Amino acid sequence: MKITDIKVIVASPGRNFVTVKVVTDEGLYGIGDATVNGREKAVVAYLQDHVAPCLIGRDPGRIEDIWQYLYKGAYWRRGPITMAAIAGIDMALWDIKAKAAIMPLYQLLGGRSRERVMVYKHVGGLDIAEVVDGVQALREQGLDAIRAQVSIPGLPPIYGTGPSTDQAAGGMVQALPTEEVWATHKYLPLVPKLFEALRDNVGWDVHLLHDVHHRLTPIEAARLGKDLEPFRLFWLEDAIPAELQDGFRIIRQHTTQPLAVGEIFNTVWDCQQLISEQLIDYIRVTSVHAGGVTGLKKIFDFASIYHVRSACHGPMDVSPVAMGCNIHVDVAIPNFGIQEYSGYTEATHDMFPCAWSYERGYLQPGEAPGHGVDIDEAVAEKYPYAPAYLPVARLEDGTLTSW
Ligand code: CS2
Ligand code: MG
Repeated sequence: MKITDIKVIVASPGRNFVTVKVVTDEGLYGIGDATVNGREKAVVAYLQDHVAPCLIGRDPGRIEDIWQYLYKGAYWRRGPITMAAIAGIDMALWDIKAKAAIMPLYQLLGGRSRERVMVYKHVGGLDIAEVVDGVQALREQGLDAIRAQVSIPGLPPIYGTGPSTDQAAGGMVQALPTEEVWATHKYLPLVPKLFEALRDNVGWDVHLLHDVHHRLTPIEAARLGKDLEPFRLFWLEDAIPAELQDGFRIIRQHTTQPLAVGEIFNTVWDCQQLISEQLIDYIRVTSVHAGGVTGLKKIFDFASIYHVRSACHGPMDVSPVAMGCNIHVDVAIPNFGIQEYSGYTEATHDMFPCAWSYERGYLQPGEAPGHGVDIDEAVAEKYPYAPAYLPVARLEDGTLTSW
């Protein structure tokens, strides 16, 4: 079998997705996700100008060799753009191999290790009462794990907490970045109150999670971890910026609060220290940003040695294609933890017919050959690329800060 064409499709059924279609001379094709939220066009150019010409005529079955060719061969290794481009190709190649084998992808990854994949969904609100209502509503819909975020009184709603300015996108996504305001001293005392109210109202038979979005310093995160201990959170996510990994040691010295990080990591090298020193409990890499099925599997296998569990990043900007790959990996690996799942717009589902399915808090990969996700190119044409960015954040005095 030979690769004859590589198409890169950009469409915005509610938010932008970059999708790769690898076509072969035997009629089989595979689909991959290469979306980097807010930097989509950079991956498109990387794929069209620098990757596709090198792969035409190659055997699509040599997945590991092509992964190494694109990773080592670029010389400029790692980074979100390179690894998303590799991911797009890698997912498509696994799709082709599993279709050729007439097997669902998880069978090629060693078969099932579990019967279903537990997900968590998000609840945000302008005040604690609104979040409590939202969590109760999701409990009624069958969710066993829920992430809870609340706006800070006296500050405008920020990313992940308030009502979305773009419902279709599920986030505050604008043509140019909006600017938000952050104040740690107002946030820190509020979060324990949120989780106290949640435990009082929804009880202890539910996993509660919280995302800090990299906004704290290590000692601030340590304080928050200690304050949250009575409420037994499933995890505290992205407590500090992920670059300075020694910071996690400071948090660990002060709290038994489980820690999760990794949505912006691209390779095993980004999380090697955190995993091997057991400074985290959940590694949140995802197929599209960590080099596809091949990259994800390498990281999770490494993590399993250190009792670190998986938790694939799965917001709306991780397309249904990457979600499908995540679910196949989730169901196969021994160290699965949880899968983030925000759900998608109807238009997104129309554009990506898929075999995976969601029901009452759990996902299934489906039994279709391949990863089971396709792209309807006619539908994609109806939703052209629309420039969109994540917000930036400033302190109350105007200093730019992490969000
Ligand atoms: C978030 C994401 O899902 C999460 O945990 O942190 O919303 C993240 O901010 C976006 O995926 C960035 O593109
Ligand atoms: Mg997050």
